[in-house]
Amino acid sequence: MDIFERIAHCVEFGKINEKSPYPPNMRGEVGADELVKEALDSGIDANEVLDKGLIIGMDKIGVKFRANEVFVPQVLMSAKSMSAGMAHLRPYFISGAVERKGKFIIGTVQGDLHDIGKNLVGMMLEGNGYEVIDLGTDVGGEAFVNAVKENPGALVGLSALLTTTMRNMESIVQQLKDNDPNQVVFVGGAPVSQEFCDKVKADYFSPDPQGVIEVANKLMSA
Ligand code: B1M
Repeated sequence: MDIFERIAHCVEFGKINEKSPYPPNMRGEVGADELVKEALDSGIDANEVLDKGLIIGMDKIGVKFRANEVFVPQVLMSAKSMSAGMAHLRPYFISGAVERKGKFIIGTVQGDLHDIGKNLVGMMLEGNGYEVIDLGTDVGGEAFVNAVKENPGALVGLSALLTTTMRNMESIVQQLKDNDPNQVVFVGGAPVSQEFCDKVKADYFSPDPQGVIEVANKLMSA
C-alpha cells in the first residue's frame, strides 16, 4: 500500500494513532495522525493528502454506512481518525493568509452534528485570508443572527448533511434576511443543490469549498 492507501485505510477502519487500541487488529500500528504527518514531512502536497487519502477513506466508510455494513460507532471512529489527520493539514491551508479579506461565519444547521465538511470549508476560507467564526454544529437561526450582529459585514455559510436538517436552512435564511435583507448567505453540504438554494432563498450554493472561496473573493473585491 502507498501512503495514500494507508491513510485511507486508517480513516476507513477508524485508526487514529499508534496509541489508539481501536480497531483491535491494528493495535500498535500507526494511524492517520502519524501517516498524514509523514506524508507532509516527505513533501507531499496537503491537497493530495486530503483528496487521495483522507477523503477516500471517508467515502469508503460512507458506502458501508449506507449499506448498513457498519454503524454509528465505527463511523465516529473514522471521523476521529480523519480529524486527527486534518489537524496536520490546517497549518498548510491557513499559511496562505497574509491579510484578512473579511469575516465568514459558518455553522452546521440545527439538528445536524456533521462537522467534517464544514470544518474543511472553514479551513480553506481561513487559508484564503478570511477570519472564520465557527459556530460549530446544531446551530439555530438565533445564534447565526447574534453572530452577524457581533460581526457586521460578515458573510454567512450554512452546512447540512442530512435531508431532514437541510430543511432548517429555510428558516435560518429567513431569520438572517429579517435581521438584514442584504445579508449574504451561502448554503452547502452533500444533499444541498442549486435548486434547493433557490427554494430556501439563500444567495449562493457551492458543492465544494473552492466555490465558496471564489464567490466570497468576488464579493469582497466588488
Ligand atoms: Co452521518 N450520515 N449520520 N454521521 N455520515 C451521512 C451524511 C449519510 C449520507 C450516510 C448514509 O446513509 N449513506 C446519511 C444521511 C442520509 C440523508 O439524510 N440523505 C447519514 C445519517 C443518516 C446519519 C445519522 C442519522 C445516522 C443515525 O444516527 N442513524 C446520524 C445523524 C446525526 C446528526 O447529525 N443528528 C449520523 C451521524 C454521523 C456521525 C456522528 C457518526 C458521523 C459525523 C461525525 C462528524 O462529522 N464529526 C457521520 C458521518 C461521518 C457520515 C458520513 C459517513 C461522512 C460525512 C463526511 O464527513 N464526509 C456520511 C456519508 C458520506 O457522506 N459518504 C454520512 C466527508 C466531508 C469532507 O464531506 O461533509 O459532504 P461533506 O462536505 C463536503 C461538501 O458537502 C462541501 O464541502 C465539503 C468538502 O468537499 N460542503 C460545503 C459541506 N458544507 C458546505 C458548506 C458550504 C459549501 C460546501 O457553504 C456554506
